Amino acid sequence: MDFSKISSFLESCDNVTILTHKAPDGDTLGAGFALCRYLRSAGKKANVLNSEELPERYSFLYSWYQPQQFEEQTVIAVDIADLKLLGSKLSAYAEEGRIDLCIDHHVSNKYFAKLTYVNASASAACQIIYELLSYMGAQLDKETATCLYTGIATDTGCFKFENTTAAAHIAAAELMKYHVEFASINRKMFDVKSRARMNIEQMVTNEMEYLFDGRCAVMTLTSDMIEKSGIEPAEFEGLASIPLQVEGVEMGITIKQRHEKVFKLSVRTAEKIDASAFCQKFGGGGHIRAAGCELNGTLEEVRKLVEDSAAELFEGENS
Ligand SMILES: [Mn+2]
Repeated sequence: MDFSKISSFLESCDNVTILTHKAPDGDTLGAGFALCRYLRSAGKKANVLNSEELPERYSFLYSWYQPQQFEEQTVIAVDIADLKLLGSKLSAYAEEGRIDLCIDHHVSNKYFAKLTYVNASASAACQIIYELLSYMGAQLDKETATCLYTGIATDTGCFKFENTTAAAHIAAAELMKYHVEFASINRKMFDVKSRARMNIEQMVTNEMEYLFDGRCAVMTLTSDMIEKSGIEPAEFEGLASIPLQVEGVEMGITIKQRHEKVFKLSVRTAEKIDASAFCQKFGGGGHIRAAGCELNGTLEEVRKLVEDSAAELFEGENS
């Protein structure tokens, strides 16, 4: 699959439904609405669908959007690696061959669509859409550029993650020419927090425990604290990375209460320690820098288990 094939596909298609993934983020929504706006500008009918109600924080991406009436002829998925990510409301599309085209940047893409374009080295699906529209010589406007810029910014953690490439910066720089309000977008995406989130951050940092000369930090989040703070489930994102923000901490462990005697462990590490190996000891797993597992017992029991296991790591290496 290359851009010439996708562009002729897009030129000949009409009455398009664009699917975005569940628990929608800036990239899937940015890619979906940018593609929708381009197709409409080319005189076609197009809608964007998601399994859930769209989060308020992304409303600036689609303030111009109104659903159109048409008989669907074409289905395109963006930023969706697996049919499972469609979510329950879009499950009718979750069968092989139902989706005509998939544009994605996940190496794990399952090739469920009739045509699939995957560029796993692209920082974001929005980067691919940007490059595709440039290839096609499409006219962009501020709204489309805003969608595409936001997807690249959010998927790269504001151009900080390992997936940030020269191509990502070039796309963002080109998009800025359309007067994208990048400062206000990035403030909204990365800096602004609800009061409830601020409250919970204060509670957990107050109680944070430093072990092994401050190389390991353990943060506990009880049901009681969650309730008191008033935090929404969507606002937990990134909380587990707080311990690692402290100078000298190489391993951050967040213990979050799920039920009375069930705790979710989130482990984040810097450089040397393998978070996934640590969590595998408790039946979990993940990536080398970010992993998780579930533990049963009282908070005291869970903490002891975690600390003993961490001790093997930190004290073992000195002996
Ligand atoms: Mn993405």
